[in-house]
Amino acid sequence: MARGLGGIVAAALMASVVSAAVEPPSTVVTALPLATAQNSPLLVSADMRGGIDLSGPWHYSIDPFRAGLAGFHGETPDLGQRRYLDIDVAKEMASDNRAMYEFNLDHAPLTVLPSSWLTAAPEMRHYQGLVWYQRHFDVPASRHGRLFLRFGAANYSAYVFLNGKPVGRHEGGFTPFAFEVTGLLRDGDNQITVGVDSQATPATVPPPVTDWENYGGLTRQVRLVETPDTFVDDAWVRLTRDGQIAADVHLNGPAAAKKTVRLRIGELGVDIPGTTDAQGNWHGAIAAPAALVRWSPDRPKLYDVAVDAGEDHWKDRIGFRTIEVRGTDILLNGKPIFLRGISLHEEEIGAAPTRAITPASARALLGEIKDGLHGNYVRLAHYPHSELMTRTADELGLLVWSEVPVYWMIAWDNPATLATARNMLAENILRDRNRASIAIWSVANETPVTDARNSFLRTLVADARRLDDTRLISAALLVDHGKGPGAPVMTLADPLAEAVDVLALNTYNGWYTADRLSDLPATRWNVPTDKPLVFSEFGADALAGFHKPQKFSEDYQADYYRATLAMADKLPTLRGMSPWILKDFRSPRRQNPDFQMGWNRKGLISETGVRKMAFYVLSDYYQAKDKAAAAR
Ligand code: GCB
Repeated sequence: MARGLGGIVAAALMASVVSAAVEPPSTVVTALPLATAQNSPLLVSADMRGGIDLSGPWHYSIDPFRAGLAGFHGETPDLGQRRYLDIDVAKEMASDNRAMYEFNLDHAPLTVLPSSWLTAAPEMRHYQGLVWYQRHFDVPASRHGRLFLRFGAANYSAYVFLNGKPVGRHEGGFTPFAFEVTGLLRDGDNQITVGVDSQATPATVPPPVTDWENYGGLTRQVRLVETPDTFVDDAWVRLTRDGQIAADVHLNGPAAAKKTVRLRIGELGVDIPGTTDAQGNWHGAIAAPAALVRWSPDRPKLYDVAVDAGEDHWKDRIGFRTIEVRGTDILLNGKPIFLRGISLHEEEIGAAPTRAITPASARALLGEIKDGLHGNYVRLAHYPHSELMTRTADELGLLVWSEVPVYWMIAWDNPATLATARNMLAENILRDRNRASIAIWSVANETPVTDARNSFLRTLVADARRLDDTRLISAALLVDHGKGPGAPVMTLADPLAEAVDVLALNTYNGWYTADRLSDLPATRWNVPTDKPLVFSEFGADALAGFHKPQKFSEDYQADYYRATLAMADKLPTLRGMSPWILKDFRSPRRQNPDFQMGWNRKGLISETGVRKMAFYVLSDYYQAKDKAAAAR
């Protein structure tokens, strides 16, 4: 079905999505329609709608050979293996001694969702594969309208059943999806069963080799969301670069066509009526009122915005600002800004993170950037983070770089992989187009230049531009390291540079290279000088509390930051940075037993939040930059 501006475009983009990259052959799987940005409800701003939160205890059970999805010849599994059956297994077996089930999810151990199963029990710590989750919940008989199961994220593939019936499946570990279940719900008790498979393959996005923990599970909220029969499925309200408040609305439901809609921003006196077209779409715009306070990190003003459409009253809290590039400058609300940032994985502070972000953990992480580092920007690496993170960034006043996990080595030639990446990008952009904090959509990180890769990434860049013409597009690129006499010579030889608005480079000279720190400030940079440049990464590992004149010490990390910042100061087109990284994060590839123990130690704070020396080096640098900008 066609949608609002984004939806229509998404539909065109996604028309080619036919199959998931990971797909067991059995009919159990093929009975489940694949949810994409094109064919399933978007429920934009679903977190602002009422419904039933399914957070809390769920039973879980591993299924390493995927017996619940396919038999040993790939066929539909026997009854005794179908995990999603709507039966009382114990009762069936007690009442008929021929009955044979090799599972009983109602008697399986409990875990509290949202969370990753990696922290559910010690023996789950390194499990990658399929896990079945199940719980019961009550639905009142008095319900009316439509009901949707809405998943904040399921990492990586999800297979959803309700009361024993197939509902749908989804691929991609970091973006939301929803299924309508109005006709499947019963009055009173209902049973939801979800198979979540964390297994990455060469065809998935990301592929198996990364530098972060693969937290399998239902890591974000699952909710039963209620709407009227006809409801606002997509609404995108923003300030355009030419000073208009513009809205695109798409209604879903039997009365979507020719329906009266109304955009209201009470505090600004905005009240625009309109009528949807035959497809349920409406576009409206007015000149921004003079009283509009533009959102910025210094003043993160948000407005209550409403779209009324018959019985449905869609609402959100939205900030209005423009972000654009002029020559080598990045302009926020028409004024040049330097992005004082840091990178961040979606992992809460603490000794045993499970990637279940709460409002408190989002505030703890982003507050450290805003208040501790004097930052105005965060790179949410390397995949779409929880909507709680982008909402918190809106509230605290942090600009955001948002990216999809097109990371290192992707199956550039595989059409299913491209379809998956395009869907993820669309789901991410459509979820967060109303967030004032989002400044940059990034399509990739450190990918090798080949024709196949260039064409894959150009497709993503074009998609992002079509879905959102109000943000900047970028990708974190690699630079060639050449040896000069003394100082290194860094050359950007990547044709993707032409396609992006902001050049973003990752550089680790003095950490992964044998360059002397004292040589870094004199580094020569051969990069295009017609666009703004940001350092999307630089960093060095340090074990908190370790002080010696060697790598992995706090002292070396602090010296590395001093030298790299001195180098940054010499780059005339540098307009921002997001060093790697705020917090030490779990990474299975980091096994140095003296310093890493499974953690990438490039954090400026340890995993439990202890600040390292380099934290203060960057904090002082950003504070001075902020003061200098304010004085201008
Ligand atoms: C990079 C990657 C990032 C790694 C980091 C590192 O360039 O983009 O994912 O974690 O380097 O620590 O080496």
